[in-house]
Amino acid sequence: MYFPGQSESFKQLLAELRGQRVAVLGHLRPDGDCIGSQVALTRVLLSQGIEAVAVNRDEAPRVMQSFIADTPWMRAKDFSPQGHVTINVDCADPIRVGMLLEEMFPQTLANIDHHVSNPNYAQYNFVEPQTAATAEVLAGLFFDHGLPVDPVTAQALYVGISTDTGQFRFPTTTGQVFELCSRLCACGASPGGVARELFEREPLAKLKLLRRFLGSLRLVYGERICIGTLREKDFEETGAAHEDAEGFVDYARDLEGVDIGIFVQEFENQVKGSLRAKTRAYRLDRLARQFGGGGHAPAAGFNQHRPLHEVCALLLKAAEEHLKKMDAEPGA
Ligand SMILES: [Mn+2]
Repeated sequence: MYFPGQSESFKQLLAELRGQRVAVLGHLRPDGDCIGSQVALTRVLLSQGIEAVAVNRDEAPRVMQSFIADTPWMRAKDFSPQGHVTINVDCADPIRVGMLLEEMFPQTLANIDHHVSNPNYAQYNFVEPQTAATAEVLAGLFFDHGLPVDPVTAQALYVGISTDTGQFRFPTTTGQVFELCSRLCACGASPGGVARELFEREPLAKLKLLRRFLGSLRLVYGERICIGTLREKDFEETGAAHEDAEGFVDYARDLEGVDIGIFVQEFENQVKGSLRAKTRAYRLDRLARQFGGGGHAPAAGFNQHRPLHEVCALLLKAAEEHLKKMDAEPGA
């Protein structure tokens, strides 16, 4: 068994869901793990005769849409919640589903996630902070319980795991990750097909935006922190969408000698910060929390209502302090 500690509770949840209508909710600006998990859980519930639909505030990014296939999928603005119970996937906090869905569903029946900051806010909680992805938790639970994983489900779970591990590069990539992916391939997941959809359909506007982002990179604090920024006008002038900047922060983090990579961008009248480290030791979830955000130890983020230059100044100061503290706390 992959998750023996969750087994009883998962069985109880499935029993409780019989005869119910289930909305499987994901977080704002859904990523591969969120979408993959929603697709997979919705399909598996349907296979058990449980009425289920995936619901999001935001649209799925262009490169993710094919993975949804024929899964029931709705935008929150078109959804009427009456008679539904909810399961949140990949949401560290119930507010991650967005205000509209949070108001529709003040109670969360189940919470399936892998964020270390998740406070177990639902009636049933399946939170595994040691796993690489929510999709890994779901894949394990499905195999543990002999639930049917059809090719679309397998592909969706593979998308979730491969994107949240940075294509199997992050320290969260364990033997269990490969074992589960191997089983997903046996159920019809295609790594080559996923890679083609995700990485070989790049719009030119994205490369133009990347050129600007790379031009903005600055190294500070003994070249241990690298920060890059994009303003709303960078998106407008290149014709790129915000989803095209997904993953740019890795260019900052991936530099030799850099411990913390930072990407700060103007987004929907706010300023969005993304923080990445090469190991869990830097506890970026704590740094993000100082700015009202959260996330994982090696990957965290936040939103702020201040101008971009102010956020950058405050953040660099806090990041330096944070690094000093982490250096002084061996093994923290
Ligand atoms: Mn995730």
